This record gives sequence, structure tokens and C-alpha cells, in this order.
Amino acid sequence: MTTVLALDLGGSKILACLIQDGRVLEEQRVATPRQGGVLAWLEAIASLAAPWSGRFALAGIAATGLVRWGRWQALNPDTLPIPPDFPLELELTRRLHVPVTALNDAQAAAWGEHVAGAGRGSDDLVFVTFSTGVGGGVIAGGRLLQGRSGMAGSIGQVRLITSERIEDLASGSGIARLARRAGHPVDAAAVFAAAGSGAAWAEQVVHQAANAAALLLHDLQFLFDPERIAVGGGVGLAPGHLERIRTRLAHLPPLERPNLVPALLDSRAGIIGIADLALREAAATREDQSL
Ligand code: BMX
Repeated sequence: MTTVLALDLGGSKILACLIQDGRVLEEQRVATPRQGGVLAWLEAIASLAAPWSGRFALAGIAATGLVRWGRWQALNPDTLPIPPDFPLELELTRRLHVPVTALNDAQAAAWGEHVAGAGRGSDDLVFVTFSTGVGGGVIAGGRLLQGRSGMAGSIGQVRLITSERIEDLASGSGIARLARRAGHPVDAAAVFAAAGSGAAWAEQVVHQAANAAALLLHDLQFLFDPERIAVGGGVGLAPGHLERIRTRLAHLPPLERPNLVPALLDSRAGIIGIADLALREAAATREDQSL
């Protein structure tokens, strides 16, 4: 049975797991280095993988940013300042000495929820992560949409009439920015804690984030009309946040009202998804070579 090193590189954390047959054998996580750029992120990954050297035959990385044909770039440098057109799969193969499959983190999470989570048994699923940024992935007819440049599903970039990006209001970075504007330079976790303690400024910030998220999810229902929309990410799964968003959608006619479900795989959706896709890619390569 093949063991896969599965990585999830997000704007805030790097998650590394050894996965076998869809099960997590071991897990480690570190904060994403905010200094040192891409070399620091790659070195952090190599350090996480070192104790497992020789125990995995493949690697997969679910990475924030646009990923297509093994190359990587930022859609929103505020989430992670990725250098343009970076050869991610090649640079990771050089460090991990195994074949590497790379994909956008939200697309990988959508696939994980499709094969083993909230979307299991259905051919269609929309997945949204409200995390450091806001990302998304779409499964249509059992296939993951990637698009021309790997941008399919990047719904955090959608703009409101005010021309503000949804991501700038509904993500962890957006919540921190709104809190700073209100005179409270704290991170999203502290804003949720303050809102939980009844601080009016924090409740206002969290409600603005929930309003933007609700607008986005309502529009997604028109675009794809999915059975369900799975919501993930540290913000999306923050206690009470999904309920806040549902409340804003409760008045809609049933036809338009999205069926929101929490990501069943929680923060491991990207890990499970990229491990499955790495195995599929390796099997396809073996088949091509046998022809
Ligand atoms: C941004 C974008 C997406 C990503 C989303 C969530 C970058 C670096 N990232 O919209 O590719 O899916 O954030 O990212 O342009 P996360 O780090 O919050 O999971």
C-alpha cells in the first residue's frame, strides 16, 4: 500500500501528514514563515518531511495560490507573496526525492470533501474555504474544475458593487483588517473571542464578514445551483460562524437558499484530497508508461 506525504501550505499554517489508504498515520503542523519568502516555505516543508524520510513514495501539496501544470503564482499576494511562475513541483521533488503533485489548496479540499467528506456519493459539490483568504473549488459531473490557469473556483476574488473583494471582508485577513480600521489591531481569532465576550466592535466586524460571506454563497447558488455548499477554513468553521451566515440566508426562497454544510474533513480536507489525487496521478503515469 503506497504511503503519501500530503502537505497543505496555507497563508497561516503548513500541515504535513503521512497518509495511507486515506487514513492519516502521522501529522505535524507549523506556522507559515512570514519572513524569508518561498525558500523559507520550502525549507519548512523539507524539515517537516525529514523525520519521515524513506517512509513515503509520493508527495502532494495543496497550496494557496494558483497552481497549473506544476507551476505556482499568487492570485492575492496579501495571502501569500508567491514569486511569479514558480516551478513548485520541480523544486519540491528536488527536496523530497519523490514525484510531487501540486494543486490549489481549496480545489484539493473540494476534491477531499468529494471523495471522503460532505460531498461523498454526489457528482457535484461546491466547496468554500474562509481562511487566511477565501478560496473555492468546484466538482461538476465528478470532475474537479481547474480552468485555463488553475483559477476555477477562486471565488474570493469576486467583487461587490463597492469593488471591494469578498476576500477583503470575509477572510481571516479581511476580519483583521476590519478590526484594525475599528482601532483594534488583533487577528481574526481574537476578534471572534471578543465578539463571543460581547464586544460591540467585534460583533460588528464578524457580522460584516458574515454578510459578505452570505452574499457570495447566495451568488454561488445561482451560478452552480449545487445540492450543497461545503464550508471550511479556520473562519468558516469558527464556532457559530456558519450559523451566522445561515441566518442571513434564511429569508431567501427555498430555490435560492444554499444548503450549507461544514467541511466534514475539517482542516484535513486538502490533505485527503491531494493524497488521493497524487495516487491517481501516479497510477495514470504507470499506465502511460506500460503502453
Ligand atoms: C487567496 C488565493 C487562493 C487561495 C485562497 C485561500 C493566493 C496566495 N491565494 O484567494 O489561491 O485558495 O486565498 O487561501 O493568491 P488560504 O491560505 O487562506 O487557504
